[in-house]
Amino acid sequence: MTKDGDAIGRDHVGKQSQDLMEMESCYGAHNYKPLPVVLNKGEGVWVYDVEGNRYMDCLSCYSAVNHGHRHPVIVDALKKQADKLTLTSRAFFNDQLGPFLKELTEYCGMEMALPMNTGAEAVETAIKAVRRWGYNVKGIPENKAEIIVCSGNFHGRTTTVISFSSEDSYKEGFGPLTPGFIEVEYGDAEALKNAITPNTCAFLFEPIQGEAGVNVPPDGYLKKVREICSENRVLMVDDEIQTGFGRTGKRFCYQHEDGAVPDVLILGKALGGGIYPVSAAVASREILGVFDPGSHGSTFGGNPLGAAVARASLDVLQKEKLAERSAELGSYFREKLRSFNSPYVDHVRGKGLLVGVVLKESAKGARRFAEALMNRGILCKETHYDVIRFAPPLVIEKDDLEWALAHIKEVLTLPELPLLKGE
Ligand code: IF1
Repeated sequence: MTKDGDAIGRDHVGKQSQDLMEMESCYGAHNYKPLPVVLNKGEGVWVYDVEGNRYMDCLSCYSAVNHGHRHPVIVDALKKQADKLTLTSRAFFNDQLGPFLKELTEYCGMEMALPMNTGAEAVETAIKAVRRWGYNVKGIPENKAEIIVCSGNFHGRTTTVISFSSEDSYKEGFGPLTPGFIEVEYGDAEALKNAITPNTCAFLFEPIQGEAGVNVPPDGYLKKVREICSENRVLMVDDEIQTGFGRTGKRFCYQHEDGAVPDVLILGKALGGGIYPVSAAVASREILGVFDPGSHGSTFGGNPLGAAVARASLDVLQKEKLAERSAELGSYFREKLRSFNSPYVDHVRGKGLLVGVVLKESAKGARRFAEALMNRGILCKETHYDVIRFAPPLVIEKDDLEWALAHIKEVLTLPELPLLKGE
């Protein structure tokens, strides 16, 4: 450790961390393979492990922590609301939900929202909405509705959502799967056009695919998708759970193209300010109007604690101009990464502060680089085999970004490949 508590040169995992990792592994299902660091404190862009080492969070909980850890305004909103009322169920009204829905729909430029908790639940909500719209409004014959999805998609882990994943490991052993989904190549508007039938109710996509390795579609793709959807009366359903709320340098990623406004926006992660799970499907009255009492819901969805937190989260995003910061710092970040001329890097891609560093085959995978960065006090994560994903909180200061860049440069220009733990 250096004097300011950085984890630079961290060469072993402490006893307390070791014990806690073993406990998790003993009593918890093994559905994750985390990096060996045990955190117990966070503030802004920094997190600390139980031994007191400091790390910069360059993953932001997959973009849930756009506001930084424990943003004081959001924590304050949480505490105030926790002292008043936390849960009502939707059997009764509460005084936070109406204002939250109004502020959220205004932020999105849409008419109505349906609040849930996790991202996958919001995706499920959108699927139910567009199917019912297909039957009630478009006139698709019963049980024939089709939703077109993309190769390499990631929309969550529920049984229906994994049913249309292109990743076998997400589905293996979990069948029977939900029918009604058709896959087309991501980024190929012609493929979408060709897959549409009279029974197609919607096209579901991510404007940048996170899980697929920060996969940015060709310029003009979303505009073409909009045109094709409008021509064929197919709903354009944009999953911005990861890309929304400033992450890519705009309020929403679809705004990078003119004339690409979707019919349904699916939101989660940063909507809860990195503090509390809040998600929503946002759309027009025509679409969300298909729900009637009893057709959908959630015990915690729309609860006053989550609503108060989400209101503060929207407020901070606007007051602190986080989307603008993300655009500016993101361009700088990518430019710098490219300037390192690393022998391991094939190319750098992304928008705003959602950045993917795609490695060459000779780099033998991104995990070893994520581990080397962790030992220098930077937390990030490999995605797929060969992409390092960087997504720091949008509140990051230029100085802190420079600090990170110096370490990233060091790791990306090491004369020899970093070793994987156990190699
Ligand atoms: C995990 C990935 C990111 C999402 C989009 C819906 C959801 C997600 C576009 C579901 C969730 C997460 C979940 C997290 C890892 C992560 C992830 F690598 F798996 F793909 F961010 F890139 N739509 N993404 O990205 O939201 O139900 O989780 O709230 O550990 O699975 P959720």
